[in-house]
Amino acid sequence: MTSTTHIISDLHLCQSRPSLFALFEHYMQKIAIQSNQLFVLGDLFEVWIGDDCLQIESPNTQLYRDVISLFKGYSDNHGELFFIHGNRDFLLSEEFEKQTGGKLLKEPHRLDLSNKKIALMHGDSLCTDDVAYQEFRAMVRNLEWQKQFLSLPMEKRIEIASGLRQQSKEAQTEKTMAIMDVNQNSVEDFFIQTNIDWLIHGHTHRQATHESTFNNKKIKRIVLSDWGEQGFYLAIDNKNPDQQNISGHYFSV
Ligand code: LP5
Ligand code: MN
Repeated sequence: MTSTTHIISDLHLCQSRPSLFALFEHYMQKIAIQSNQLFVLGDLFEVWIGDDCLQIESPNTQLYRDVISLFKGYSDNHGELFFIHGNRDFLLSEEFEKQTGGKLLKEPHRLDLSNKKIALMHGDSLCTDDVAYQEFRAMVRNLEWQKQFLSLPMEKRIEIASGLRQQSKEAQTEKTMAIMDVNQNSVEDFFIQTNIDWLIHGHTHRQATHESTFNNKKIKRIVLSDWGEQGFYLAIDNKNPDQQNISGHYFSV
């Protein structure tokens, strides 16, 4: 039986920020090994333009290989490994699964632990006030659109991805912080539809535990932190299911 579950998200690993990889390496070698189930809730990478990028030499390839090898060590020797797509790495696919030994899950993913019904997701789908983003999301999550994008040469994909990043940055200067957070009605609708106790997500980078009572039931929405100066993971200890052993941990190297 699974006794300790770890959940991380929003590492935004990229070759230009080696300190993030140093945190990740430390986490995988010294911390994650204390768990036997690991969920990565999206935006593991700053950008992912298709699994076939693993076959070519690019500035990011060595980083990808190193990340994959650390995950493979975990899935071979320590526990189950799961991924959920983020808005930066929704093109992660079968080759990544194969090489890491992990499994890509559809969101929301339902997990029952510690006597709690839990849902896991990246979190961007709840940001429904951000209409421009939701339109963009619907477009790039369309499988036909993705197929066309993946058929383009790698250089063209890199160019499009960096153009999208630029447009996204510019668009965000026009948006309020409230628009870029989850919409409260969407969160409540989600709790009603799924009847879960805890919702765990990332994306907004606004680490917090929001507790409330809803339909006479205590519920929690736990928001993970992104990684920067420090790394962050959520640990759920299932050894004593009668207690709510859930805790967030920051660490540095
Ligand atoms: O990423 P972050 O957290 O800074 O901002 C997000 C939203 N932005 C995005 C876009 C990504 O940053 C860039 C895309 C990554 C590359 C993916 C792989 C390659 C593409 C493959 C396609 C199949 O997700 C941002 C939110 C913010 O979160 C908070 O929630 O606000 O959303 C935006 O800023 C989107 C803009 O509002 C709309 C952008 C319009 C761009 C339209 C281009 C259409 C033409 C595309 C032609 C190729
Ligand atoms: Mn995100």
